[in-house]
Amino acid sequence: MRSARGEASPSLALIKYWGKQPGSVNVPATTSLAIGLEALRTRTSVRAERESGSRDFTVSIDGVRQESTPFSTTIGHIRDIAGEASHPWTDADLLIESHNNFPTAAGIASSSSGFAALVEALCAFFAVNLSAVKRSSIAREGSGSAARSCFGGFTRFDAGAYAARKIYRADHWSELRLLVAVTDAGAKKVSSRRGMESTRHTSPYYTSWVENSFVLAERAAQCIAERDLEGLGVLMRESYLRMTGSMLGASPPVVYWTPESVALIRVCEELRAAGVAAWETMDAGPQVKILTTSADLPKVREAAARIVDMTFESEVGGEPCGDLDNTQVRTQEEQS
Ligand code: 2P0
Repeated sequence: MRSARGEASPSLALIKYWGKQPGSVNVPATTSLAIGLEALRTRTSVRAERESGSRDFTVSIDGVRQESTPFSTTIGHIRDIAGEASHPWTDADLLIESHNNFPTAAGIASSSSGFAALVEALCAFFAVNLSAVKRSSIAREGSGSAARSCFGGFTRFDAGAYAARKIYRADHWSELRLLVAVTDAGAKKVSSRRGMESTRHTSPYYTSWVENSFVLAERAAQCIAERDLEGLGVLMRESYLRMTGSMLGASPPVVYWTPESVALIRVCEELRAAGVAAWETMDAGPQVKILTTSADLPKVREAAARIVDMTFESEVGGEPCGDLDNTQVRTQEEQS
């Protein structure tokens, strides 16, 4: 048996990716800026019983067997690279198991960490040595936001680009904290992919959203460079609310919010009025993510607990990693 593991963290967008270049495989129409969430992790293992096989695979997430189609491009791509290097396990039948320490498919970017962790695990399994940019490009084929999860720290994914890039290490701005307030841990009914495509095709606000997003990204990049939280917070709110505006203009409208989402937005307004750093953002789901500082985190935590039972807290970080199972390597070495 041969086995490998990969790990990655969700990429939380401060400035959003929402829309693809027409005809592309998840090439973004907008420039996004994001942070890796150190405390949230996807851990994925790839195993095979024997070298020979028919390139089959199964994938389970948190013990639930998944449809294979969404994963075939990513797995096929790395197998092809392994095949070019005549790796003996290229055609092996793979058993892939993934676990998240946070709710799956609920708007906490599990697809970003999921595909990044899968790429890490596959590269380790097939001993494929690719640059982070190449891994990012392959992960992007699985899910656009996964391109960013191939790096920890602060990342940027430019409109029209095939891969994301790291712009700062996590210690560039070490007092930042993110609190995720979970208003509904269930899986969402409209996937990001469907919501995004529906917005692009049917929302009269889509073009304005895309055009405006570039200004937001450039100004936000400057705020990150200067560690200007208030400046960044204002732009974060403009980004997620304008993205939401484009969703609401779709036909049928794409609506992810719950009453608790709105209550949390109000809580953040109250906190800011009281001088607490509490800058909220939302994604393709009802959860509210609040960017704050280590000093203000207790106040944000206490306020969020008035509305929701489940929260996650994280620093910026989330470096991905992947390795061949050590025991396995030792066993092979012992055998040879
Ligand atoms: C983001 N989101 O920038 C944005 C903000 C959700 C809202 O990237 O179709 O799962 O797989 O490329 O990456 C979620 O969309 O979509 C997402 P696909 P993905 O984080």
